[in-house]
Amino acid sequence: PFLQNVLSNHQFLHSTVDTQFIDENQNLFIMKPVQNRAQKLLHYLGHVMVNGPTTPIPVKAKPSSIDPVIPTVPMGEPSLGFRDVLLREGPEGFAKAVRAHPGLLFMDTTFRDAHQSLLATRVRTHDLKKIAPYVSHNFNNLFSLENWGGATFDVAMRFLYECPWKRLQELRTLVPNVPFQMLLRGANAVGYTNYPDNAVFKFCEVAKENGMDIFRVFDSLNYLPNMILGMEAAGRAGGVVEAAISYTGDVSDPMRQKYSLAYYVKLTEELMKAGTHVLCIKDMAGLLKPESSRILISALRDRYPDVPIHVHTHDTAGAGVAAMLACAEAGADVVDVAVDSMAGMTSQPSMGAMVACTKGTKLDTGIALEKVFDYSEYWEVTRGLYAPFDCTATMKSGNADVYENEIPGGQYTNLHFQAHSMGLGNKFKQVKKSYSEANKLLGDLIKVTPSSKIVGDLAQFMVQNNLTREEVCGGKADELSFPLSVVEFLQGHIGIPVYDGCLPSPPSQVLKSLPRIEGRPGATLPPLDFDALEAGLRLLHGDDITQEDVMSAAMYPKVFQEYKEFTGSFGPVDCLSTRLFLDGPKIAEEFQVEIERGKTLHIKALAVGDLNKTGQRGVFFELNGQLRSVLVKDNV
Ligand code: 3PY
Ligand code: ZN
Repeated sequence: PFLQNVLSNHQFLHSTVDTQFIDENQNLFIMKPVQNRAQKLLHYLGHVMVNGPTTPIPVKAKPSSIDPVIPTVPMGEPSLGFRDVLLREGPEGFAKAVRAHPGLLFMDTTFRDAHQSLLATRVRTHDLKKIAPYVSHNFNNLFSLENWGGATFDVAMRFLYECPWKRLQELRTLVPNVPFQMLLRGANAVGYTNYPDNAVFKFCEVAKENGMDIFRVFDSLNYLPNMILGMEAAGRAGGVVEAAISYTGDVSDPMRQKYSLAYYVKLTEELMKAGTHVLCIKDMAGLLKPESSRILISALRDRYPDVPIHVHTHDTAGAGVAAMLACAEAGADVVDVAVDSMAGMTSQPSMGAMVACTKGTKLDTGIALEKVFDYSEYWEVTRGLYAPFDCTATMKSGNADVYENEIPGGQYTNLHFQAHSMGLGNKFKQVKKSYSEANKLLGDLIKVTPSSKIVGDLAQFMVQNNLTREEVCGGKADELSFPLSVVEFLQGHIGIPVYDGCLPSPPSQVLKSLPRIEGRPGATLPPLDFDALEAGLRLLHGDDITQEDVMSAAMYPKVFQEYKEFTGSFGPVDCLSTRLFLDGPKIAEEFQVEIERGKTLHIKALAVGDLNKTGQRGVFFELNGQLRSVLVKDNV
């Protein structure tokens, strides 16, 4: 164990060795200089002051200088909520209670999908924690709070340098009464590709242990074997299984036959057979119109009177509230909303609007609008801190053309950002058209992570190579070198779509001699050796590796490694306020950083020195009344 230094060596500390031990274990005496957390944080702040933000910033905007007011909560425990029902009666009893509930219920997506769609998933635990008690006290009758999974797992480590598990643990402590919900990408767990089955099972087990309650399980091709795998993993972990059918097309349009009502009814039948506690229609692009909502939800409600139906949508076209009202009237029990200031456009429909529109009707949510306003104000001001990531810097509205291009909410925002950063800001319409073409080429896929990325990659490839759909279909395929994601998709890496693309099926011209995966991809992957993974991580990072770290590394080996290296050098940056994290302090600014409960650092930024001969600058601080300095390489 060459990285384990002698001071943590069990044999050495317990004097069960003689001096020969030292000769044989010389590497134990390689001492890395130990910097304390405070010094590391000063180093981070100095680095940001000299070089700017450490996380990539898509928009030229600074975090706002206004701080949110945290609305007060009463002393004592929050009122009971649906989590208390779940803990007492288990997933089946919980489902019954939801079904028996008279009014419309909400899942609040503000802590996950809303910021994934509007703010590039960048909202930090620091800001979620401040408002979590308010949610617990004032929205105790939510069906759930969606706060984990999807892209948040990866982004927490990759761009925010914080541990996704710690987020879950901390929020759980602050919100004991409202069920937590996560988005599980079926056999892809929280990643972009299939994992070995045991990794998905273990992931759900650890998530449940850390406080997760409801697992929304989907597959980007609605590929049943992948969905069932995810459902089994969530169910065996003791979670509430919410099987989610990804919705595309338009069931109210008789010309759209591929994803017809019959298709959704059949899929629901299979999911019911597989055993789901809750059924979800996941409309990731916001394609449900009031009429299609009525057709779909009433058909499912009639066939399955006992299962709670939960509907997810995005408001890209602007018809989200109308569609969700139609779903609720047709028998949906739960719909997804985001707080007003984090709602609309590619995010979810507005909570306040839904509360107001159902008030006094049989769907009345029982939520006080005044409470929504305070919640919204917190988020409006907090959102300003994330101005460098806010899609509204360039995107001024949603667009009803989503009914044609069917781009999922989060991806719509990303493509808009990309088009602008490539100087194609006035060609977004063209980008979206290419996306539709690529989708048709691939046979009109369900488009959601990761299949949506495959369509996006093909669209970009066509734009870059000036290729029309006809050219790709008309026999050019064997001359082209397609993006890897497209080739792997055609090989069967993410599962099997309902295929009727114009690329030959099986698309031999693209695949040439590459092998095809038959059946469910995860079934042929060797199981992950958790013990070996853990041993390797201990060698690299020391003995305080937890089972949660092992899961992070199982999902994202490289991202986890870089996250550990980053926090190893720069300390617990998750303790900094968002403005400090993104922008560093101003000269003469005084601030406090609580690095653990009861341990607060008092810091004042004093000065940034001149560039020295080796390209570095001294940055000077006062830390708890003492002068401290750090040397930072100037990369600018
Ligand atoms: C995700 O997979 O992260 C999604 O939000 C899909 O809609
Ligand atoms: Zn979504």
